[in-house]
Amino acid sequence: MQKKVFDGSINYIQIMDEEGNIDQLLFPKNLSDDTITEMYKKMSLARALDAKMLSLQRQGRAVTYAPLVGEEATQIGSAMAMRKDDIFVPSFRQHGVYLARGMDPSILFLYWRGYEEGNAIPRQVNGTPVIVPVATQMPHASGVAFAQKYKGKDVAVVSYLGDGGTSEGDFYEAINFAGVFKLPLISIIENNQWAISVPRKSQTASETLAQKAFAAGVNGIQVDGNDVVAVYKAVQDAIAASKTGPTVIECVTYRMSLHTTADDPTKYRSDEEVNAWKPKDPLMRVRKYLDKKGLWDDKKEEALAAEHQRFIDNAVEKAEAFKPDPKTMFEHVYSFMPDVLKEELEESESSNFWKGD
Ligand SMILES: Cc1ncc(C[n+]2csc(CCOP(=O)(O)OP(=O)(O)O)c2C)c(N)n1
Ligand SMILES: [Mg+2]
Repeated sequence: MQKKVFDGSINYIQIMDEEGNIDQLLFPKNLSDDTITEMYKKMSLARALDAKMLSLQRQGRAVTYAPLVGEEATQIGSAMAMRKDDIFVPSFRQHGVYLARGMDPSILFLYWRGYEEGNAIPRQVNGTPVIVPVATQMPHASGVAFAQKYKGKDVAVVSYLGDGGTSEGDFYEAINFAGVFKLPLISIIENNQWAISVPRKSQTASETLAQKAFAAGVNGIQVDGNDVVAVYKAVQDAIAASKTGPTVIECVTYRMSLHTTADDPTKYRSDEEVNAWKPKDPLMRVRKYLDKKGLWDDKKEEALAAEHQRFIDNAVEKAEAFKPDPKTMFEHVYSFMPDVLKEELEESESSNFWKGD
């Protein structure tokens, strides 16, 4: 006897194409042109902030930085789909999510300047700090989702990881746990095609990353991650379904720039590949859409760029005026300070460590 015991397939959605045309059937009914204009402004702010951060690092005014350029639609579309009380759990490239959730960018600057205070995310932003160890945020996200369910709250947890992160055990453990307990966990795979220098095809033989959800009994969908409307819809649908269980959303996008400022992608990928992604730019298509509707023009674009410039310059000024307290590096590692850290702190205070000796 032989019978099929599992059958699964993954849907891919795109709603706004590269020319700014809309698929009316899939277009979310509650999405207004005002909100699309807002998405455009936020994506544009994320891009401007990204360029500033990179330039500060190159001038020695930041320690390191992981650029987001190219991935704005995935970050802004998902952040704008969240409800006020939903909680996000990012990895290390989601500066656009923090921004869209209203975080003061000077906190982001502090983080990338190496200060602990950059890890203090304001309560109302409802997000966790930057997490660098790949995919370790996922079991935390699953735990946060468990807590929401346990407390009987209607709160979804939106977590982010890279394509590379989906090969880590932490990812499977997190979605397995979420599947068993039907947790309100949404895992956004920001598939930017590269894990530093390792291309997507060398990371896994899985045809899609979304299908990895199936093994955990979790729903999976793949979306055009450069289409802010498709990302918005997929996340909104997943939030609506989060009361009954988790969803994995693979956002297909592209890392247009460096992995981090310690990386040189010209050593391992071709200009042809990068150029082929340029027409798929996430901002350009929204600009085309707004232009066609008479909702945007060059004058508005100029005014927006000037507004962003002022906003970002203020944040940089604030971050650079910040006087850090070096002791904070000891204070927030554990909920209580173990003896070994106490000794190091005492030693650093009794020596002239802080004075640069
Ligand atoms: C557990 C762990 N292993 C290795 C690293 C080094 N590392 C930092 S980012 C990265 C690649 C991550 O790729 P991906 O998950 O696709 O995210 P992306 O950087 O593309 O946003 C690696 C290997 C790390 N930070 N943590
Ligand atoms: Mg990646």
